[in-house]
Amino acid sequence: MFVDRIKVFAQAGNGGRGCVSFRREKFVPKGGPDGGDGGRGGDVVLRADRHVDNLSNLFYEPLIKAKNGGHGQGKKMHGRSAPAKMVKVPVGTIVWETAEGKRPTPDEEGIDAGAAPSTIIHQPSTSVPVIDLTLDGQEFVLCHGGAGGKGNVHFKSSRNRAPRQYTEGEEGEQGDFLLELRAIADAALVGYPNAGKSTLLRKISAARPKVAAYPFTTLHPIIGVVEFPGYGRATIDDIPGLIEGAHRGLGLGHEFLRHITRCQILLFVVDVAGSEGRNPTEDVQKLRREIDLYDPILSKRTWCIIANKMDLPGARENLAALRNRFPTVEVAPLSAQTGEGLEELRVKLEKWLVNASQLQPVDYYAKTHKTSLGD
Ligand SMILES: Nc1nc2c(ncn2[C@@H]2O[C@H](COP(=O)(O)OP(=O)(O)OP(=O)(O)O)[C@@H](O)[C@H]2O)c(=O)[nH]1
Ligand SMILES: [Mg+2]
Repeated sequence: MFVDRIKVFAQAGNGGRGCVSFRREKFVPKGGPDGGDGGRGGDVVLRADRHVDNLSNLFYEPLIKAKNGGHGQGKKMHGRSAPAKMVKVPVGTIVWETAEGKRPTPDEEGIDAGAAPSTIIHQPSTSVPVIDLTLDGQEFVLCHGGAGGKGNVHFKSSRNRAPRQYTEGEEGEQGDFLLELRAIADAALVGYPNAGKSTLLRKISAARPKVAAYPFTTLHPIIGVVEFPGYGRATIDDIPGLIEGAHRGLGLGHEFLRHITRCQILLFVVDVAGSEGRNPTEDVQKLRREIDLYDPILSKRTWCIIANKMDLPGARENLAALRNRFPTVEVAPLSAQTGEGLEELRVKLEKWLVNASQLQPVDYYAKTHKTSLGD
C-alpha cells in the first residue's frame, strides 16, 4: 500500500509523580525527607529515513504514543525516564498542524486548556509547516514529554522539616497532525496515460515501474536514479498519468501533482506519434493547463518536452509541428521502446539540470495554500 498523506494523533509521555518518603533507618531517628523525583515522559520523535518510501506504517498506527515516566521513589530515587517513541518517515515528509492543533499542557494555574487550541488554529492558506524533513537522518521532536514531578526532598526547610508536598509530573504534549509526503526528485515525468513514462524510467534507471498498454498502469509515484557521466546522478519521479479535467477529479485527479512540487524540471512526455488519436501539440497544451490549474508556480518552472514513440509512423511530422509551436522549448525525440535517442536524452538532461540549478532553488513550501486539511 502506498500512503502519502495521513492524519495522526501524537501524544508524548507524561512525567512521573514525585515521591513523599522519609528516611527510616536503624539508629537514624526521624531521618529527613527522601522522596525522589519522577522521570521524564518520552518524546514523540519523527526521523526521516531514506529506506522508508511512504507513510503506510502510520496507516496502521495513527495514534503515536510515547511511554510515561516512572514515579519517584524513596531513598531519593528518581523515576525512570521513558524512551522516545521514534517514528520513521520518508525523506520529503512535511508535517502540518491540523485545525485542532497541538494542545499545550494544561498547567497548574488552571489555564483553560479547552480554549487554547482555538488560538493556534492555522488556516491552511496561511499555514507554515511545523517541519519539513528533507534530509536523511533528520530528526524532529513532534511532542515533548512532560517533565517529572518533584519529590518531597525539595520542600524541606528549617520550618518544615517533614514536608508532605510533592508535585505531579507534567503532561506530555499532544496534538493532531497531518503528514504529507512530497517526493524530492530533480525532474518529474508528466504526461497522459500510456505516453510511455514508465517505459522510459525503466530504460534510463534501475527503477521498475509497471508497464502495460492500458491507462493508469502507474498508481503511485516511483523515483528512479539516472546516472550521468559528468553530473553524477539525478533522481526522476514517474507520476501517474494526467488527463484533461484532472483538476475536476477525472482520472486519478490532481492527487499526485503534489509530488512534482519539489522537482526542478518538469519533463512533459508525449506520444508524438499520436497513436491513441490525440494530437501531441494539444497534449502538451492541455497538460500545461492542468499543471497551471493545480498551481501557477508549477507552470513557471523550467520545462522540456520528451517526444516519445518516435518509432511509430507519423511521429516525424508531428515532431516538426511540435517544434514549430514551441520554438523556445527544448525537445528530446526518442523511442523508449527501441532505445533510440536515450543516450542523447541523458546528455540533454544533464545540461538542463545544471542550467535549472543555476536558477532559483525550488520553493519547498510552494503550494501550501492548496493544502486542504479538512478531510
Ligand atoms: N511503439 C512504442 N510503444 C511504446 C513506447 N514507449 C512505451 N510504449 C508502450 O506504451 C504503453 C504504455 O507504456 P507505459 O510506460 O506503461 O506508459 P505510462 O505513461 O507509464 O502510462 P501510465 O502509467 O498509465 O500513466 C506500453 O504498452 C508500452 O510498451 C515507444 O517508444 N514506442
Ligand atoms: Mg506508468
